[in-house]
Amino acid sequence: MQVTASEVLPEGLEIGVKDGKISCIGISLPSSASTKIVDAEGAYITPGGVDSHVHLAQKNAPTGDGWETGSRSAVAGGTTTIIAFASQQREDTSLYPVLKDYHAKAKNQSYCDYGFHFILTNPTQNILDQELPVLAKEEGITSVKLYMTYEAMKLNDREILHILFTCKALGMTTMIHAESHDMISLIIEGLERNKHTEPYFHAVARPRIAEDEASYRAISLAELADAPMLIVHMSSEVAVQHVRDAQTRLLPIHAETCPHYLFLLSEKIKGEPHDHFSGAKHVCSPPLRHDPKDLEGLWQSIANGTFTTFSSDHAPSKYDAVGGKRLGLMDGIPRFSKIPNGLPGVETRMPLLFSQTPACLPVEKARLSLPRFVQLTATNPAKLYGLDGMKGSIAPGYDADLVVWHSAGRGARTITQNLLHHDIDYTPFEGIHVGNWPRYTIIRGNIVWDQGEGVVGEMQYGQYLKRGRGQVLTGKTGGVARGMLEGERKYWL
Ligand code: DUC
Ligand code: ZN
Ligand code: ZN
Repeated sequence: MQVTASEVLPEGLEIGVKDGKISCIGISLPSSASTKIVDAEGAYITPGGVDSHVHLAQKNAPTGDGWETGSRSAVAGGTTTIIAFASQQREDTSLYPVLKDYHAKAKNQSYCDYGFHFILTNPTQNILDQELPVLAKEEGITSVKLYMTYEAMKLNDREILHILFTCKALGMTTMIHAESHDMISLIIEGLERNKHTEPYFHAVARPRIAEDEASYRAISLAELADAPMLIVHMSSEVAVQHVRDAQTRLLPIHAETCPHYLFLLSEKIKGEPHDHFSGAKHVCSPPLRHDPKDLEGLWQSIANGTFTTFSSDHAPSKYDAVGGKRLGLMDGIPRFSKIPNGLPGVETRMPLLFSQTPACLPVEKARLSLPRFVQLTATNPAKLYGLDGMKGSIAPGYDADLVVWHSAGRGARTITQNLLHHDIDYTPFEGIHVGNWPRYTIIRGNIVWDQGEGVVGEMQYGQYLKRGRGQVLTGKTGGVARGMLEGERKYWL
């Protein structure tokens, strides 16, 4: 059965593919001796996953995945497109060399199709006025990510506003990491002074209120600028409630969450009883939260439409390697604030969420419907990031990017590190049972993952995607900020 963002289509429909694109959907489609037939055996077929939040080959994670291993892991878990980051360093005064560098890292090294978002840490006037318009139009980079935290990356509210105005004018999507830097840095100082430096204190250092406050502030900045925004990797049900309230007021505020915030709690950061430092494997930001109520709140927002996208935030560092998580162990003493942030997850994202649909659970236990699974993992990220018409759906004219799942009762497995294809030495999801796993992953009509044989695609197969303008998927622009008069912006814009 094919699943789209709105339907589970009747059993027995066939998908015709020609020149890498879906040519038709129908019953008893004509075939010839040269037609290659993939029998889905009555199983579900969903659009190939679009993972719109992936970090590969970034300087700040020297032991993380590069393009070869990250994209290999992606296809083995049903993801056919990734949008990764080209990350500006503070000293970079132009984005062109940054982009060139990331193209060189990715070209001919990707098993799946890919695009880039820019991380902006030094938004000069020249970058905003001269470079972004060219990069959007000619290079198809139509989204940026901004940080409200981290000394080396954070922007102040005024800088964020400037970027929001620019991105709105260019039809670009602004993604934002919302945590209050000042709250966090003050708490870290206090924890270190009091010698509370075990990995677990990472979760104490970044309390939920730091995300709640920054999310509300980010929404207010977007409201003032009348600009679309997506708040990335949301972990707090209160922060998500701020988004929901904004959406109710028809503001164009989108939200993303990730597998680790739905499946894991902060107790993981305590590590093994005999090795507390192993909690470093679960250090990410925002941190895993303390209270199962946060998980419940996030699951509700998965089901009720508040979340727009479900991404991996694959941002790993190896645990047992020089330059990896052990950077947080200095002369044998743990220092949580030095542990590289981020977790692996590009391969496990799709199966973890699929396992919570009625394809794997009785309807009354399922957390989300199958069309909602497709919206979150493929259709919405494709539309939001300017890939609509090409990626994220099963329809004539779209790239034939598909996941064929196992038929009912087959394909279940327990996630373990040795089954995965990343170049990281652990998975934070070790031991979690999933009810299905992609049997085939297909990109532009070619099988690239066959669970019987493994990764069968080629490393040079992935194509760079020039993206178009992103769509606003919730609310709309053109509104007046609360308390402002109609037309008031024109006095100061
Ligand atoms: N932000 C991310 O997007 N990924 C990993 C760590 C972080 O702070
Ligand atoms: Zn972030
Ligand atoms: Zn990230």
